[in-house]
Amino acid sequence: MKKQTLVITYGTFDLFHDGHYKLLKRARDLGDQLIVGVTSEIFDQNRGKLNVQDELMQRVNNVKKTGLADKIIIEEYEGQKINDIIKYNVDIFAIGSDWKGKFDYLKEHCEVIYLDRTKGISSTELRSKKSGIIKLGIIGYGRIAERFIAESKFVSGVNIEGVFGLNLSRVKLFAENHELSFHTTNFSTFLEKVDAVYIASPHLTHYEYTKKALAADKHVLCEKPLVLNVDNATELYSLALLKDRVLLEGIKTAYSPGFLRLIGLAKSGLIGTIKNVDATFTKLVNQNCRELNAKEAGGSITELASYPLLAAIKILGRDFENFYFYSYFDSEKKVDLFTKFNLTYSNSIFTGKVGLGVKSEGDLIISGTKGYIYVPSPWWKTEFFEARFENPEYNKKYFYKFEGDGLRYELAEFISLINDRKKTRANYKLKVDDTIQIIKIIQAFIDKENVKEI
Ligand code: C2G
Repeated sequence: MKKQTLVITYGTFDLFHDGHYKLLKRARDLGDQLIVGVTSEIFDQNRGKLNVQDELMQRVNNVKKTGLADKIIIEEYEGQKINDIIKYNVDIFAIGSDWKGKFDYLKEHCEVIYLDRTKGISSTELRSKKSGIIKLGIIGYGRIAERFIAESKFVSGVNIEGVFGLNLSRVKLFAENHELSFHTTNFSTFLEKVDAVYIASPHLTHYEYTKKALAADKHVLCEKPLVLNVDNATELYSLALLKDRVLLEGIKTAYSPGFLRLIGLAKSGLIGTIKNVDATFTKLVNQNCRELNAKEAGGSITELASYPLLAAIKILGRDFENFYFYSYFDSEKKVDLFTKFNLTYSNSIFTGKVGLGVKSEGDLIISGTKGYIYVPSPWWKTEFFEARFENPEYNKKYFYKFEGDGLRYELAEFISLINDRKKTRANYKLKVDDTIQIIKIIQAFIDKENVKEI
């Protein structure tokens, strides 16, 4: 008797939808029998998948209900796929095209087929659900938008539907490359098709796009800096409140587990009273890029200061008394290539250093009366830190995984705030007032307040 063709596929299958059903159907049609691996909570945690909402049993039941799976197994550990394929003598491994190339290593053991993923998620199907999938559109098609798409695969409960931009051929290409269901250069058309937007366009466009999106009742996640002056920021947050929409600034560090633990530890009293914080972020860029273009609000402070300022505000608070900037400017480009700045508080001092044309060690040091916490570069992707004391016997190391390039943390926070709107008011990770204080400092620099050029 001819051996039956056995197909295997894997997934989380959270908030089970049309795209999942079609994938299972196509996988089943490739052979005679289908095994479906459903990810366990621990496995999803380990691979950095965030915001999974349904429990494992619920997800298994949803797959079962399709009647397409001949066998359901649980995926519990990294490397299990190879073992399953050998154990069950699998002929074909099938998975959605969003994973293209990622599972080629299995070709040694069986045939690997990437099936077209479902682009848009149908709204009629979602409306019947309590907490559906958020349809998100991207504004912009640059490097950060690319990275955002890759990271969004690791956040459950969101589907990237389409892209908006001013250049038709660029948005078209972007949508094709990332299998999005639409692209457009018309902002109203764009807004009609989504529930929420991610703004990854140049700084000076943030205000207009955020305002229009909120006015059209859309939730907004905007890359840092949200805007470059406090009046604009206050206006946008008031509009968000009025419209009962989420407006979140995308400073990824603020939402990452390592940074949140670091703040907790620093404030626990372990290193005594905190008296000083030093935070540095430098990134050398090439001469002709947007980051060094004064007309596009380029410069080290506008580009990079959100990160050190986040550390200042989160560790020492919002009530600084004075600030001073010491800057090395490019005389032709009229942008700061390096700026060292101090915030003085009644009882403590903060020093930040940012540079696009000067390189330095990107670490963070929190100094207290009993000891200090050292966070090595890149501290803004907080993964490892050490509490150090006069007597090194008491030193203690801490480790938290920082997944991917971290954009998934801001997206996951955004989605969970949308799903539980009340949390917005209590959003402790980056409060509206925190954002406003950060913008206040950036604005002061732009207005040349207390800036000494060297
Ligand atoms: N899928 C799809 N169309 C969508 C969404 C998902 O075809 N609009 C496919 C995915 O490509 C995947 C399957 O449905 O093949 C399950 O998707 P998820 O539940 O998101 O699981 P995923 O994170 O892709 O896990 O070991 C787990 C696997 O690596 C895949």
